[in-house]
Amino acid sequence: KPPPKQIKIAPPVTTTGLTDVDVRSGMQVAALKQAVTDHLRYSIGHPPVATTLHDYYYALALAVRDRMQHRWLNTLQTNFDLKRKIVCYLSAEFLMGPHLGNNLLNLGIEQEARAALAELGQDLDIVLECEEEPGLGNGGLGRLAACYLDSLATLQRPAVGYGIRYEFGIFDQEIHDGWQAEITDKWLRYGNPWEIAKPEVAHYVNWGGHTEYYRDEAGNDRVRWMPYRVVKGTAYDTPTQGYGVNNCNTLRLWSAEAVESFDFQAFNTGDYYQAVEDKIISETVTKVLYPNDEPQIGKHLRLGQQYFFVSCSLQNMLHILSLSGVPVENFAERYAVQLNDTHPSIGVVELMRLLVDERRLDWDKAWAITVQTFGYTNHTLLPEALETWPLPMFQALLPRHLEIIYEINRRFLDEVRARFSGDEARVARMSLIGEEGEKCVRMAHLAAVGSHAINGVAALHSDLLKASVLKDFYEMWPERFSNKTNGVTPRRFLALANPGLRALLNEALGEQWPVNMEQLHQLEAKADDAAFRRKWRAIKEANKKRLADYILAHTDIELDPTWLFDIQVKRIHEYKRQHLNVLHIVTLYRRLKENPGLNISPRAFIFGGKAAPGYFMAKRIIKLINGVAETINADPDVNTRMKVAFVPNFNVQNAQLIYPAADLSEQISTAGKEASGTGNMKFMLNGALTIGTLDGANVEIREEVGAENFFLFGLTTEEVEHIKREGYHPTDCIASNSELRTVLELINSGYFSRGDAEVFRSVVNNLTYSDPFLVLADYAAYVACQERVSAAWQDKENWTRMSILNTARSGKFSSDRAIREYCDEIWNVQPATVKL
Ligand code: GPK
Repeated sequence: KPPPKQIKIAPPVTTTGLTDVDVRSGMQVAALKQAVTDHLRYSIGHPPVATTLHDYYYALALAVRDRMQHRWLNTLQTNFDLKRKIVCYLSAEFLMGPHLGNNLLNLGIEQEARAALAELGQDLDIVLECEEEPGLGNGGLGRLAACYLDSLATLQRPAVGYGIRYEFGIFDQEIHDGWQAEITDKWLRYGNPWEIAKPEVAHYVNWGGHTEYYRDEAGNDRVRWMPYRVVKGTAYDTPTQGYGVNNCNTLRLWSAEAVESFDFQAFNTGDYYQAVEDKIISETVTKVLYPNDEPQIGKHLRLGQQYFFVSCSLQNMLHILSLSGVPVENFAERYAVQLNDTHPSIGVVELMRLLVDERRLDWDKAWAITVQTFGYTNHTLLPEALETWPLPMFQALLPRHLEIIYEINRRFLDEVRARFSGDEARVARMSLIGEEGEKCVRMAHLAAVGSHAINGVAALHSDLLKASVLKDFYEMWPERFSNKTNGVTPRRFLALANPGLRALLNEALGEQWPVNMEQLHQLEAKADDAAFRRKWRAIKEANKKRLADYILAHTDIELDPTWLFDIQVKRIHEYKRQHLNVLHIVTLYRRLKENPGLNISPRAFIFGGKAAPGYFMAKRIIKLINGVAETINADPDVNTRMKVAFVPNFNVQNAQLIYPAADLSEQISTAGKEASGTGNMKFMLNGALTIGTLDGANVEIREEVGAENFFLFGLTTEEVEHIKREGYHPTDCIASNSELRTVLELINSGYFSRGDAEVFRSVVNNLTYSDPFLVLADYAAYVACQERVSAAWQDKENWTRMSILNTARSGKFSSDRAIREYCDEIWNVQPATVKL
C-alpha cells in the first residue's frame, strides 16, 4: 500500500452547546464532528500541515469506538448483573474485515458521519478506504466466526470471541508475471484504533518440561507440571457492535510476550543471549497466521499457538467466574464453549487439567463439566485436513496433557468395549491415539469425545459426517449429532456491500429486513413487476461498473458492465475446481476461434483467491488463469465477446465490491468435498444465479430458490464415490471427447504461456493421469450447463426475475438463523437486553 497522502487539516471547529458526554457519545452530526476534531488534536496530534487522510480515518474510528465503548460497558455490566450464560466462541481465526463502515452501519450513524466529515471537507467513502483490514483468517472458517459474532451481538446474546492477535495476518497477494507473490501483512503498521489493550488481563501458559507426582496435604495423589518455559498472554479487546441494538460484545485476542522474571537466571549466569533468545521464542508464538487453509500442516509452533490461546481463554473464564462468586462446579451453567473446528480442541484437555490439577476437582466431576461445556463444529471431511499431532511433538510441548489424554482414552475405550464387546477393530478406529504408522493424537476424536454436541455446517455435510469421518462416534452417541447450516451476515454482505440494493429493499419492504430476512419473501411478488425489474437491473449494472473500475485500477483489464459477470472467488484449491472453470473458458475460446460467427452471450470471467504458499498445484492454477487471461484479452478475434480477469488479493474489503456485481456464482466443487461454502450465500443474497454441483449448502440453496432458478450440473456424491470405487480413468474422458482433448492439448502446447510448454505440463498431467477431484468426469456436463446459462442470459427479463427470486429466497442463509439454532439447540443461551 502506498503511504498515506499528505493533505491539509480542516480549520478547527468551534462548536458550542455540546457537553463532554455529547462529544464522547452523541450520535448527531455536530457531536461527531467535534469528536473527530478532538481526536485529530488530542489523540493523533499531527500539526495541520502533516495531517493525512489516514488521520481522518483514525480520528473517525476513535470517535466511533467511543460510541461503542459506552454500549460495551453497559453490555458487560448487564451480563454480569443478570448472571447470564455466555457463549465463548473459540477460534484460531477471525476474519473480521474492515471495521469502520460496519460499525457505522450497526450503530445507525452512517449519514451523520458522512455529514460530519463533509463539514470537515472530507469524503466518507475515501476515508473508509484508508482502513487496513485485519486479515486474521484464511477463508471460510475465519469469516464464519466473524459473521457469527455479528449475529450474536445483534441477537443480544452474551458472547466473547476468543482468538489470537497475530502480528501478521494472511499475506497480501500480488500477481507478478501471472504468478502469486506473497507479501507480509503488516496490518498493525499504522496502529489499530479498534482494539483496547488490556495489559492487566494476563495469563501464564506453560510449555514443555516434565511432570512430577506428589501427595497433597489430604493424602491424595496429585501431579505437578514442571514446565521448561512460561509465556505470558495479554488481552486485546475489540468491541463488536450489534445492529440496531445496544448490545456490544467482545472479541478478545491474546498476544504472547516473554515473562520477564524468567530471564533472571540467565542474566545472573551471564547468559545474556539465552535470555534474549527465550524472549524471542516466546514472542514468536503469536507472530504469524499459518496460511494453510485445509489441510493444516503439523508444525510445532502451530500446536503452540493453539494451546496458548485456548489456555489463556479458559483461564480467563475461570477467573471471571470466581470474580462473579460462582463456584467452579457451575462452570458449564455459565459458559457454552464452542470449538471452531479442531484447532482449539486441546481445550478439552486443558479444562480437565485446570479443574483436576489446579482446582482439585475429582475426575468424574471435572469430566461431566467438560463434556457439558464444549460443543464441536466440524468444517471439513477432507482426510488430509483432519488434524493429528505426532506423539513425540505433542509430548515435548504438552507432557501433562498427553497423560490426561491417555486417561481420557482409557476410560473412553472401556466405554466402547462395554457397548461393542469384542469389536477391537472399532476400538482401534475410535482411539484418541492413532497407531497405524507414526503414532499420533487425533484431534477430531478428542473433540468428539469431549463435547456434548457435534455439528456439521450444511445438511449434506452433517449427513456425510455421520456416515464417514465420525461414523463410529455417531453409532456411540447419536444424540450428540446435529446439523447447523452456515449463514452469513446480511448487514455486511448486503446492506453495507450493496447500498443500491439496500435502498431499493428499504423502499419495497421497510427497514426491518436486515434483522428479519424472511421478509425478503415479499419480493417474490415484485419479480413480475417490469418497473421493479428495471430498477433491479440498474442497481446490478451500477455495481458491475463499480467492480469494473476497481479491476481496471488493479489489473489494467477493462470490462464491460453490460456483459454477463461470471465470478469464482474463494481460496484456490483443487477440490474447488477453478481449473474446471478454466477448461470451460478455453473451450469457449476455441469455439469462437473456429467459428467467428458463433452467437454467445458476452461474458467477463472473474476470479479471485489466495493459494497456500506451499501448495504447488494451486499456484499453477493461478498462473493458468492469468495465462489464459493474457492470451484471450489480447486476441481481437474474441475480446469483444469474452475477457478474463484475476482480481489480486481477494479479501473482505474487495469481496464487498465483488459479490454485489455478480450475475453468475460459480460453486463447482466435487460433490461431497465442500463442507458448506459461504461465498455461495453471499452471491445469492446479492441476486446472483448459481451454477453449481450438489455439494455443501448448494443443495439447500437450490431447495430454497427452486430448481428452475439454479443451474445444476455434475456427478452426485454417490456417483463420485461409485466412480472412485470402480477405478476412475480420466484418460477415458479424454478419449471419448475430442473437444476436451483439444482443449488440454492447447494448454499443454504453451499457447497460454508465451510458447513455454513446461509451465502447465504438471496441471495437464495431473488431470490426465490422476484427476483426484474428477474435473474431467464433470467437464462435459459443466460445459453443457454453461450453454444453458448463456441462453438464459439472452432473456433479460427472465434473468432478472430469477435474480430477484434468488435474493427473495435467501433468508435462510442469514447468520441470524444459524445463531438462533446454535443458541437454542446447543448453547442454551438467552438474549439479554442492554439499556443505555
Ligand atoms: C474448512 F476445514 C476447513 C478449514 O480449515 N478452513 C475452512 O475455511 C471451510 N473451511 C469449508 O471449506 C467451507 O466449506 C465452509 O463453508 C467454511 O469452512 C465454514 O464452515
